[in-house]
Amino acid sequence: MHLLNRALRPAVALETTILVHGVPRPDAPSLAERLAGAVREAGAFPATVGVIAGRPTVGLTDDELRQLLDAVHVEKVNASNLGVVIHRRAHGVTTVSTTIELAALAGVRVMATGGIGGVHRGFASTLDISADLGAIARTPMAVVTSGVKSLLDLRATRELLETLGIPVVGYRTDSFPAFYVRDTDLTLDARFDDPTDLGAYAAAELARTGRGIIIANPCPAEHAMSAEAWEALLVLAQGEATGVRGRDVTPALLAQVHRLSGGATLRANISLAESNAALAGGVARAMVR
Ligand code: PSU
Ligand code: MN
Repeated sequence: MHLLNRALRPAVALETTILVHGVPRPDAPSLAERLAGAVREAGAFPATVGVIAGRPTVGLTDDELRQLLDAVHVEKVNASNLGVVIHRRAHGVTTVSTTIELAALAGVRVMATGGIGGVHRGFASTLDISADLGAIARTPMAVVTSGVKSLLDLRATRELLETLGIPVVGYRTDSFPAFYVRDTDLTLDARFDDPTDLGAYAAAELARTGRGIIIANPCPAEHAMSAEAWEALLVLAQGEATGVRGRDVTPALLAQVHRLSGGATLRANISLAESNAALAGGVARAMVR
């Protein structure tokens, strides 16, 4: 495995699924640059994760990242199909689950995403629950996220996080956010207002348990949506994305939402992901202190 030799320096892992399956193709290169730039500005090193011709890589070069962004089709890789992609020497873009598995091996302790996966609506019949949750429960990584994607069953997701023993702490918020929606009636285990204090807690908790934690950072206010506006949009999006299953559900719904909102949700998604990358950089710096 090709690893980033920066274990003792503050590093932030970044995923590649958000780039290839989360935003329209023309927006991917600039999003990649904005996320890496936000981490650097916060004084940490961005380590973008992906699989290049079967080689899991933590800290993609610009050229390697371009190969993934330019490829006609790149497999979305979660904990269950990573080994197959390695075996077949294929390219793969990593979700939160595989980004943290690989980055943890390289000694990275913080990752930033937009919104982690969770329990899908209708889970009682589909059992569609993101591999992200199990991965966070078994991987020592502080995952900075704007809560969970509001496509999901938020209440069930929050309960499952509790069941899995994953601490959910908020940064300058009192409730567990829902991606484009800043405030919900879902609770947190704690609120932190100071990144240094948050970093000290995160470092101690990862060392104590060997498992992951979630740091919830709400969508920047200027791009946030009301819960009502979001629900209306989601109903329309679900009507357009019927018959989609498994790994394709999240990308298909995001694409419809971005289209139906005239790009408003895409701008929100980019803004919240950038804000999470910046916070993750600050937390990573505090964790090495
Ligand atoms: N955050 C975003 N957009 C995304 C994702 C996160 O703003 O596309 C990706 C992450 O890679 C996450 C995945 O792990 O969505 C969840 O997919 P699923 O529901 O299939 O587990
Ligand atoms: Mn799924």
